[in-house]
Amino acid sequence: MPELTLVIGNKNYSSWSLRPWLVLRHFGVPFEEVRLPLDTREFELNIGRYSPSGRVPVLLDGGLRVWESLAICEYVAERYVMGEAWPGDRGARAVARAVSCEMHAGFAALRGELPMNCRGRRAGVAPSPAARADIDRIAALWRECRDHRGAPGPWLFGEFSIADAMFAPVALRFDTYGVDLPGEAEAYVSTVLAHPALRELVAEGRAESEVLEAEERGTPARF
Ligand SMILES: N[C@@H](CCC(=O)N[C@@H](CS)C(=O)NCC(=O)O)C(=O)O
Repeated sequence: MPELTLVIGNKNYSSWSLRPWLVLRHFGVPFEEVRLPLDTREFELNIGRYSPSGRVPVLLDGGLRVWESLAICEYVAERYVMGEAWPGDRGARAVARAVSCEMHAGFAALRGELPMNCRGRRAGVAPSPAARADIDRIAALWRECRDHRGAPGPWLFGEFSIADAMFAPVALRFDTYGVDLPGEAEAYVSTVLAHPALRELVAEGRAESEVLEAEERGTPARF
């Protein structure tokens, strides 16, 4: 029996749930999953049993409840991954934490206009100037992370770290809405999309039946 339980929302839509889910899966930490679909009576009735904030994700470890996606990732790194979930170099680690906090706290225009939706590509969703500024900042920040790379590898800091999990839903959004990116950012998006655990989550998200109209933008597309 895994000692950890991660309470998440829909795999198709809940970008905050995806982040700690991917960290647990990438580092092979066993956990049980409880899925509470967003915007449902089931969520409303049950979330209070698990989450002090009334939101997902939340991690249950015995009597301890950890909410907030980044705090969950930090807890998993410290308790179960023996420091491997952040870059080994102190400077790179500081930058990885800075970009993870920037993601956690920011990019509201991008998050509001281009919601995570794994179900397929969508056309006709043009980013506003504010969302375009978020996209450009993210591309610049990804480039800066790569300058701090201590190890070879395609991830932001060479090897996969929590910073990659924090940006994984952004990579999914860029793919869904066909966002124009510089070549190196496009290559990084492909790296993220090829992650085996992420592919599994996307497949499971696509198989979910719930449709949240507020999260559906544009029209089905091929590009
Ligand atoms: N800052 C939180 C955000 C959590 C969040 O907004 N979760 C959404 C789902 S992605 C949620 O629980 N929404 C349900 C609600 O607010 O009622 C985190 O990083 O975990």
